[in-house]
Amino acid sequence: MTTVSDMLGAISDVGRDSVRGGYSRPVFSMAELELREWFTAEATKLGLEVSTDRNGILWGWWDAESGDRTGALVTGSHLDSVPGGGAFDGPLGVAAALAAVDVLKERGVEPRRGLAVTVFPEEEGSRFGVACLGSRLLTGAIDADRVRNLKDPAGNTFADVSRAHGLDPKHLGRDEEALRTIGDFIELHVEQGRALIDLDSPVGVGSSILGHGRWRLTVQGQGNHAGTTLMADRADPMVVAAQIVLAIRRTAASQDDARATVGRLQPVPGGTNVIASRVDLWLDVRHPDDSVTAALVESIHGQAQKAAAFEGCSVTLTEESFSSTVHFDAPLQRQLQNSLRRTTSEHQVPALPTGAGHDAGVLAGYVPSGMVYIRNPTGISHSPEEFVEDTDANLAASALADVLEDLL
Ligand code: HGY
Ligand code: MN
Ligand code: MN
Repeated sequence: MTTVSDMLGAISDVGRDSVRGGYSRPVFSMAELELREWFTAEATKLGLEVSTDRNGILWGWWDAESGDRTGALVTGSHLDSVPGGGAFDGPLGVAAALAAVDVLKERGVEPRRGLAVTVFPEEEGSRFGVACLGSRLLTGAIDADRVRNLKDPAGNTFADVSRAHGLDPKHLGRDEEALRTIGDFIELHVEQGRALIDLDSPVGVGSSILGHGRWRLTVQGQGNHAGTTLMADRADPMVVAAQIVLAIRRTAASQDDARATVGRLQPVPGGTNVIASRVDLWLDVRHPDDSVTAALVESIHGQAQKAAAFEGCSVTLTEESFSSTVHFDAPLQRQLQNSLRRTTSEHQVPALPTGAGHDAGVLAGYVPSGMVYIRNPTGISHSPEEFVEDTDANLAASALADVLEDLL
């Protein structure tokens, strides 16, 4: 039987980023395509019937006797990463799902309903800007036309890129038939914080996901020569962008439970001896209450406009992605805790709120969904320092197998 740590070891060289460290595996990149092939090979080895649906979601099916897939038990995660991401965010859940199927087969379990392992594309939104793009397409949570026209940083549309990889962009969008196959959805994921390590518990379950959104700010100025343009004659968007970043920090720090980040800033043209003509920066804001998030973004927009006007620049704000706070299905959450108490003979299996978005959070609006978290000793994620001990990675397989067996 292949363990989770063996599976992750087998893909540990795919998509390594020598500049940033960690892994860069954007959707439909060579690295992510290689991981899709890895998944297909591993799932086929397990006797699962693998297919890619019209939204680019991979499904590995273990059919029940009846062959009926309605209301099946579905578990999975994603294989794409943030730039310079860790080895576990996504792949741990996919590898654990495959290993859990192997454990169930070893136990001689005969599923009374279908069971499927899924891989959702573009969970991170690192290439086309919208988080959980695959699960939003599946559920119809995003307009298919909008998706077809999403552009990656090189200007390629999702329609063109998905077509180049075997999808028909005309068929993107809500997939009633696929949705009907999902009775319950369970996502296992590396914990992206310190709760489990501080609680000294190897596993936990998800209780909620913090509402989160992404906005693009574009500051327009006057491109010019760094040497011949006097300081008084400048309309420099980089100076405005710097003030916006500081205003974002101040605004979020003054609001309880708020988190706001600028992790990506792009000057155009980006020359050392060139005053930029434009600067794009992306804002990630998270808060439990959507109205507070809206107020924070509005305040940031107002401060940005003031800073821009003072510098003779202009600024626009565009929303790119938004998800409200999600509370997972309470009975399912309790059932997961009961199953996991058996696995780990732990008295307490903590229920954790998280600030990280997941496909399970999108699906939770359509089908009963739940999450299982695995301990991350560093508590760091979206960074090469993200970590899971082999013992906990391998425990993930039996933990998920127990959860699935009880649900099957
Ligand atoms: O951004 C997030 O919270 C998730 O990792 N996509
Ligand atoms: Mn993830
Ligand atoms: Mn992530």
